[in-house]
Amino acid sequence: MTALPQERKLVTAIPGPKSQELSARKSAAVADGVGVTLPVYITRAGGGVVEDVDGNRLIDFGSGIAVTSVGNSAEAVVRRAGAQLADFTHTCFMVTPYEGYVEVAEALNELTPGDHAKKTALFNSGAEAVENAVKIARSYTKRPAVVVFDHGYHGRTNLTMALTAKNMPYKEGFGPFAPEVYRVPLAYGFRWLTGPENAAEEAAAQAIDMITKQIGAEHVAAIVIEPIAGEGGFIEPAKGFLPRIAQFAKDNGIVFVADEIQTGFCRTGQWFACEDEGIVPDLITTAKGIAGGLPLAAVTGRAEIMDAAHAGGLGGTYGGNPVACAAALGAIETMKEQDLPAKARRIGEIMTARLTALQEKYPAVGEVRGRGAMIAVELVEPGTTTPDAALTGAVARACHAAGLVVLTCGTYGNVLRFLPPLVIGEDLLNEGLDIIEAAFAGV
Ligand code: PLZ
Repeated sequence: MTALPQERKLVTAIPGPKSQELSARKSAAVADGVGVTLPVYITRAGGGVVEDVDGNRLIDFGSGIAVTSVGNSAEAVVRRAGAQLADFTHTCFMVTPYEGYVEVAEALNELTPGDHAKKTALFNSGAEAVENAVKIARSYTKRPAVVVFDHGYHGRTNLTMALTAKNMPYKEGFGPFAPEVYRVPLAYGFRWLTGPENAAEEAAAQAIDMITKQIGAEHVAAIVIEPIAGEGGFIEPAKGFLPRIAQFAKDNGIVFVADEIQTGFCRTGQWFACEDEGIVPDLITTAKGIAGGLPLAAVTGRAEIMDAAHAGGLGGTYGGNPVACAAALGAIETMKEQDLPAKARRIGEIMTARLTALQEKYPAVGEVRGRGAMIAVELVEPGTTTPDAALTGAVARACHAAGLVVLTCGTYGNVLRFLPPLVIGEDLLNEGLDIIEAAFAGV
């Protein structure tokens, strides 16, 4: 098959007639609860482009929600996963194991922060990894409680819905939720009432006060936090907040879990986002970017914590599927060979410069934030912090119509987020930014 041309090309309206036909079939056949952001049906994707059934080529600033960092069909991923498919698709690692799983575990133990002895267990999805991190932390500490943060997102299973902050659409009508989950403030600088300069100090003090007074630190098994809150709005906690929380966990025998499912694997310009402030988590959850688009997730961490669960206590039929493991080894190979942390930093420089210029022109852009190739703009009523979700939706729709895949996020639905594949060409990146500028001018 010929390589997918790395250029935007619109030959119909977005979505085109064939996509609309498929949307009608989707409506008839797929549960309504499964929503779609941009109903163009994809036939091929790679680099920074997705091609649809009508022959349109769109620029991709979404990466399937931070997954296809190495592209949607990276050479090493296709080569390794293809070879594995031909050899065998499954045996179940818990029945008759295979080397690929062990190799992925070894790679994760080496790549994640900290030079202590580490171990890994593999799963299918991010939510499953988070659930297992909690199981492991409870097993190690023999304590029940789990502390999470405002604006946090950790998944859609019962426990991870409980860990997730936002009700609609994730939790509405789906309770009751798992008990022993406690939510504390996050240092969200842009929205911190006494000003961003006080956010780290005050949010950490409030969080620690709530933990000690309302739960009792000695009852807390784990503190689970995204180093940059993803679905919650690309909120980078004010500097100093994460180290204070991590230190508090350490002082109180609480397992500090960094949920790097969205931020991990080079996305923020480092292999893992918690490296930015030198945080060494006890456990780290990964998924998304780990395997170039195949479903794989992991919990990696201190060997003595990871080994706390009894033999047979962790697992699952498909966890660490051999094809997904081969894909992960291909993705990691690509990240190293193409120095994707550096690519992410370069993307961040270009995007931040251009979006900051946009902010000067449009006072609705309240803040430009994020790191590396995880960048967002928060839209507000000019001069206030009142969220403008309607404008956010309108800008996103204008981008879609012009052939750019963008996503929104945020507790208030007023954040436009950009997650281009790290392998995107700079010309496509700049063309995508041109479309965003034109969308602002148009709405
Ligand atoms: N933790 C930090 O970002 C997944 C969710 C998309 P799964 N984020 C995308 C949606 O609307 O369902 C995510 C995450 C963080 C956990 C998860 C959950 O990962 O692989 O979707 O289960």
